[in-house]
Amino acid sequence: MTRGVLGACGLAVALCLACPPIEAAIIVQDDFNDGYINPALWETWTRGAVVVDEIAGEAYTAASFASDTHSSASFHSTPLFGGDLDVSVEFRAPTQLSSADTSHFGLMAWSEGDHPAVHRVGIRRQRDTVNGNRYWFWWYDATDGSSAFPATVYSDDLSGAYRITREGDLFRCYYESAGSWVELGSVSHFSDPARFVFYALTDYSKPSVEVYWDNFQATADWVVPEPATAILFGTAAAAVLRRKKRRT
Ligand SMILES: [Ca+2]
Repeated sequence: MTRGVLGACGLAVALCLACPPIEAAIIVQDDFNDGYINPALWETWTRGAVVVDEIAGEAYTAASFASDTHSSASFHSTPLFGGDLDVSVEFRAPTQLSSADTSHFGLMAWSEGDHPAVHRVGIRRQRDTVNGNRYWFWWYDATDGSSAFPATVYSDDLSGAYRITREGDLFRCYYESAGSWVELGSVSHFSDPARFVFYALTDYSKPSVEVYWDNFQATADWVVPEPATAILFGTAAAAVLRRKKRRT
């Protein structure tokens, strides 16, 4: 990142903190085509035996059993996304999750703060011994420590996409099926600024899980720090960050 870009980010932060949410929405995209994990958009969080990388035009996460704990490999968005949100990412798993498996990979919205004391809403692929691979919709309430996994649907797809939207405090989670978004569940939860996280995780002695990710896109009312338009995440030909009229 250049000094000029850093300066622009700082100015953008100052402007965002001084003003109410702007009327235009902001789109941030990463096609992961530049061969490195751009720190302006991502932090990588790792625990245990994991790999996090950007390989041949895709983000890559892999987690293997290690010791007596879980292993997790994740991309956490560096910026906070505020207001109404619409975030999606594509995934590709080279192999199915194994049986007897609580390994999973997913996308979640994560309220500002450190794990585990943060609200979370997510959608993920997981396998159970009875029903096989499923999409799971879930959330965690950091206020009272409660969690819920109210909606699942069977799927053996090796590739697909996740999407999380928020209007006010109402989250909706979607998976892609035959080129269309299918809503899996919704919940009224937090309206705080959110980071977005996509990850692969394996618990204790469960099998390994590896996932390739592509074409992350986030639309938000505002983003802090707001990346300068000169920053390209990946090498998409189109402008990777632009403003547009609100759709509502
Ligand atoms: Ca790509």
